[in-house]
Amino acid sequence: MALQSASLVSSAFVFSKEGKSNASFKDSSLFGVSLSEHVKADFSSCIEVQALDRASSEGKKTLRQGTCIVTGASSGLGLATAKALAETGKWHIIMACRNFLKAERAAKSAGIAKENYTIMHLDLASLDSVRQFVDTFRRSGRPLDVLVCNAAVYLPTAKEPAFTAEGFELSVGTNHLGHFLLSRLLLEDMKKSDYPSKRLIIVGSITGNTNTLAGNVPPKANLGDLRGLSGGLNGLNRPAMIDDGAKAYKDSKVCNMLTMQEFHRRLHEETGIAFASLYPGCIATTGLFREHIPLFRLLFPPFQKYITKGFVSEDEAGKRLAQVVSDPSLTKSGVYWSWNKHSASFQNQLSQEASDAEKARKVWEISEKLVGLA
Ligand code: NDP
Ligand code: PMR
Repeated sequence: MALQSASLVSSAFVFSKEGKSNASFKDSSLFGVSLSEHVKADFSSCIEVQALDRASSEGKKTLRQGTCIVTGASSGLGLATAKALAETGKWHIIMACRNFLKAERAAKSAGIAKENYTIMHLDLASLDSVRQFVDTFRRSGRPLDVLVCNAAVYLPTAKEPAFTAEGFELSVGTNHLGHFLLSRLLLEDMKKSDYPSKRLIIVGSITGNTNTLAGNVPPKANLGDLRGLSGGLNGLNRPAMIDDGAKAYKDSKVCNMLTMQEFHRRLHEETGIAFASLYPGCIATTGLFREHIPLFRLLFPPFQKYITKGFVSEDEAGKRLAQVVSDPSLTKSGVYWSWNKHSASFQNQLSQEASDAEKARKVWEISEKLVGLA
């Protein structure tokens, strides 16, 4: 069991190894646990690069428009964040999306002004695509001031693991490894930016933190001794997932939160970039749950609204992430932000695993090898 729950990717879709009654995860238990467990616990509009705008009437320096890349900005949190930032007029958003048409439609229907966004193609499930995106961005000539690693997939009902172009299990491959390569490459661009408050944000989640009730809903996140990750997540010598897609997602979020902290330890002092993660609240209406059973999608929003009271609208969540991008009071590096009932931000505590510095170092080193940086 230690091995099973310890390895990131030990046994594909094998249930109940801990003797728990979650064998019915996909069949009958609506929220993924039995009741007893519940109780237990491009260039499309390549416009001029904005230089420092010294044109204010009093002769004061004002900030130039910042450039912020948001991955997965075609729906949910990413789209709402792009909208919130664009509305301020202070940001040009690079919407880094795998589906250009969907992103264009989403931007239009959200009412984002044309001059405030550019869509560039990025498929995080392909490392070649990540590298191509970085090239495309560089050719745009824009500076890079803030990077938001937001895109994610969640595959709770998958019966077999799916894989990225390089053969990594899809959830960890997309949510963690794709973003890991992207942020490592783009760090060079951020270093060159003259923007006074540069930030690199990796979206985390409560469900990856076992110090919370939500994080104790099985299957729990657990990277174990990292042999799953170091085995390459390829499903050849070792099965590619543990338990099911839900665990793979939560594990990917732990990798996201550990990566943010390792960035902070290695690079904050040298670069001045603020590295941050966050839990924006439970945005129960987004596309993240598109693979879940219809009944879950119907009942999850009211469950979060009226029972856990953890629900937050896409608009509100977008404003929260936009704060982490640009609010002058959220400049601290190495922080995992959350919001209280009154929607006030606070520095939240990560679980023991999600704040394990040694594990963060190892995840960094293993990930470097997997994405071809080491
Ligand atoms: P959505 O499904 O609405 O948005 C996810 C985005 O990621 C979509 O734009 C999707 O693109 C994109 N995406 C998926 N795979 C890839 C890929 N291979 N390459 C590029 N883009 C990709 O979900 P959310 O808005 O809810 O999720 C956003 C973030 O918020 C995630 O990091 C999630 O973990 C986090 N989060 C969400 C919570 C919630 O309650 N919803 C709670 C806590 C954290 P496409 O539109 O083409 O599918
Ligand atoms: Mg959860 C305070 C309680 C709380 C909060 C804030 C969340 C957030 N959840 C809570 C409680 C519970 N959830 C309880 C008691 C149960 C058992 C009935 C429960 C179940 C549950 C399921 C089956 N919850 C879920 C699922 C999912 O499939 C979602 C998930 O784990 O995605 C990985 C999910 C979530 N609950 C949350 C949040 C934010 C999610 C979704 C996404 C995420 O973490 O990114």
